[in-house]
Amino acid sequence: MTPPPEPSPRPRKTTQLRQLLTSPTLDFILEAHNGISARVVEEAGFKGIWASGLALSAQFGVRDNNEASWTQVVDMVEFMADVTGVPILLDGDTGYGNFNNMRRLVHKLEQRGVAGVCIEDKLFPKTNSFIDGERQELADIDEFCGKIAAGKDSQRDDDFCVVARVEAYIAGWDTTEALRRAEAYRQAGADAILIHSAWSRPDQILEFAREWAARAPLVIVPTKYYATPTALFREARINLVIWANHMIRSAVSAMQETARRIFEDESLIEVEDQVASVKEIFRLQGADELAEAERRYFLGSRRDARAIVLAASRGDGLADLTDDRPKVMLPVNGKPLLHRLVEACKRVHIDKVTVVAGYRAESIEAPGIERVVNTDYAATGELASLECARASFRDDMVVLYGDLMFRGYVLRSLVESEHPLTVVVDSQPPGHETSGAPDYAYCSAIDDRALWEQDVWLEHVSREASRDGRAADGRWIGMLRTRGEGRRWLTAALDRLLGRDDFATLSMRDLINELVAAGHPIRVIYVHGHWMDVNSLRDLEHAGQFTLGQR
Ligand code: SPV
Ligand code: MG
Repeated sequence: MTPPPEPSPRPRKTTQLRQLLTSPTLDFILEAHNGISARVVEEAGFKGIWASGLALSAQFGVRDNNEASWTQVVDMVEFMADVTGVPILLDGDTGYGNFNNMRRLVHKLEQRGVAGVCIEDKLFPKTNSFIDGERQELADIDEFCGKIAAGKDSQRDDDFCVVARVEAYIAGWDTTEALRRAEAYRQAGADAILIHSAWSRPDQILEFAREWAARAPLVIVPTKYYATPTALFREARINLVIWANHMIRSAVSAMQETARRIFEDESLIEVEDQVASVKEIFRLQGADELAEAERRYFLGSRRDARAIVLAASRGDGLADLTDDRPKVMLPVNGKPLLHRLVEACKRVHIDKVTVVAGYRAESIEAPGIERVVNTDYAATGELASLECARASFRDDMVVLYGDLMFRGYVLRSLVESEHPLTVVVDSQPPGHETSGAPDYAYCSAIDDRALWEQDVWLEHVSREASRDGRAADGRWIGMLRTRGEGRRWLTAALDRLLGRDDFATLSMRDLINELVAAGHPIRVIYVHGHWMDVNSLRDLEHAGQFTLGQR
């Protein structure tokens, strides 16, 4: 069987716009005024975008009187062009000056991926056509024709489009004047004519279209004669309809309602379900693409990263709940602790997770994990479990306890550490709720929360809250990271401890202290709360609350 043909690549945006203007079918483009609204317009199915001068001014909070500079406009339109694949027709007002400004405008628009520009035959600085239109002065025809010709002569892409907008009706002139201008602009090189009208009925437009007789593509903006059935535009052989300002207007209505509600309620409860989710914003921003690119380019060195999760113990403080499973498989808000941990690892691009099981090893499961078993879990300690995972050791490795819960940044800052060995220490004094036996950490300096990325090193870990008359600086939370030579130091320390008669009883504390004793620096990252471990029924209750603040 022959494979289906590859979909042909999309034509250039300029070519797409030219097709919209010249095809005999009626097409539609919708206003957008920034990157996210442009994406929304494209996703809705529109084949083009109108970068409206009114809407761009409004989103800056200024008037449609050339108060925003043309470079500010072009900067915003560039954001719009960057995030969309359909052509943008910029409402270029009067071209922001004379023929020379027009040349530079066209040049810059081409550079920034804008497919065409529409200029109107008024005077700079312009005023929106719907504000005292009849009092607005029109441009001199010859001068305007020169501007069109200058724009066309300076374009480098043959398909870039210059649309000439006739404001004769707006300024109170009749069809004869509108036609006279349109014909002059056509002859000057305009690719299409936009005929504008402020009437609530389409009479002017339809009369113009009849007399124009398709001499060049025709574009309309039915903002005022919006009640006209679209079929009439088809019959009149209009090529392109611009829905000119409906994204900014709908955004304003929605924002006004949301602001009013939040202000009145002093709460988000009534609006939360009415507004786009944060997830939806992330989607529109293309967050997934960045995550994928990170995997490809940025985290190349972490491709082989590994988490070793120590999960052999039953969790004696959890009574009957652990009859048939170890504590790491206990659900917190419906999801087992271990699953939460594996997800946290994935979020920092650690996709390979080795879990050392022991008690009820068969009940330990989580998507994508590798399970190794410490069959002698009842009679041995943490280092014996760690030893079971030795085949999984990697240079880039995090060792962590299976019953940990933490905010996302805790693990993220650990994996971002550049040091061969790093641990996380909580400098917050243990609260009453703390159960289990903390691993107190003694460090080279106390946590100075006023400092960013403080240079602190671990000196000792102990079950004792004070040592030689000195209080501990915090608690080691049960996370250790190795990088490069740090992994070799760790393996060598483990080897040395393996030679001891009491190896079966040794804990991670002993390994850390052995590393320190061997002169290996262990970097400390201080946190202030934002984690917990689960040792008791009360912890399990708190864990439910904790998940609400997770990520
Ligand atoms: C715009 O959208 O800025 C326009 C169309 O120029 S109108 O507001 O109808 O003049
Ligand atoms: Mg405008």
